[in-house]
Amino acid sequence: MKIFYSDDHKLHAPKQELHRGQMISPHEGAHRMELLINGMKRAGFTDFNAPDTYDLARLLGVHSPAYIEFLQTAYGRWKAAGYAGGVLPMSYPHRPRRGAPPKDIDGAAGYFCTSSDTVITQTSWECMQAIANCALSAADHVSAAGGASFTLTRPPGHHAGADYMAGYCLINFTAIAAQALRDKGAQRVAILDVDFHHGNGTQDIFYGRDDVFFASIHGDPNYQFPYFWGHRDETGEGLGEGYNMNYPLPPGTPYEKWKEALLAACQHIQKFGADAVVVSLGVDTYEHDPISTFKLKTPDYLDMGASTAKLGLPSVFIMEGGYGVAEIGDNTANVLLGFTGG
Ligand code: 5XA
Ligand code: ZN
Repeated sequence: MKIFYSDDHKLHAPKQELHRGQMISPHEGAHRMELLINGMKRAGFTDFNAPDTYDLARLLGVHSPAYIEFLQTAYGRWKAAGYAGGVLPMSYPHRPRRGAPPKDIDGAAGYFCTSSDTVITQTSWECMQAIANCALSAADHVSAAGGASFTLTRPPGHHAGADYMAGYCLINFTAIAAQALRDKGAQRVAILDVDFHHGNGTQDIFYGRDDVFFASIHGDPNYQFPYFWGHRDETGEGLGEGYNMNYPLPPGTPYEKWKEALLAACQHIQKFGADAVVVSLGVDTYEHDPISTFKLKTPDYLDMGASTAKLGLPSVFIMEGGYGVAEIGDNTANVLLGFTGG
């Protein structure tokens, strides 16, 4: 299990989050990485590799040029307009969007965003490049050597679409890894999203494609963010029809029920004939996660990893969510231990 890590995750550190009607100290921040690293080290994972540096063009496989330019310039435009704090939009377009992004940065930010929990800071873009480098290194490692890799990274990415940010996510690292595997020769790539939240951005990016299969197990969007995606009847469109599979589960779901969905998703991945799999690894399914409602326990994550290993595929694990408790490190490490048979 080759692990990629960059200290530059610290460059994205919003100071506030709008959460359930209050401005609070963000759930998603650099403090999460301390918890993750501690848990990984406790489990014996200590070899954290710096990523290679990649060209911006590799991001454009999954994100639009206009969106990348927005991310690069948004903070400067926000400050030039005399606005306070980090970039946080107030107004959102009726979707599908009509016309070009507004000239004012507040309007432009709404154009490229779907939720008000996501902030761009002065150095967010540099952070995004570093974490994208981790995702590309992890994918390229598996393309060249087989086996498995893991990005020990934050923030998450699976809510970011081709041209929008959402749910703490600016760049979709899972989508970047999946596209990188395709670019390096895998004919068919599966994405297995086990984060508590539906991976709407990843779904959107690949919704019309038959070369990347997406399966997500998550909290029922009638009750959980991202609310407007993640239902069972979202199965793909056009060429992509039948290549998108959602498993929404009710609040309070324990591992026994969750695992039924995992086995069903794995069966579909096998039927699809994937050459490689990217796992969107969120551990906010944990029973004590502060923003989620599933009831998974720490030993369950060992079984999750072992079950994923049964796919027998070259695997890239991309870190997504998991908040607030020391166990996020143990739970993440347990998935990797279960996967490697440790
Ligand atoms: O996987 N996504 C997350 O953990 C972020 C959810 C943000 C909800 N405001
Ligand atoms: Zn999540």
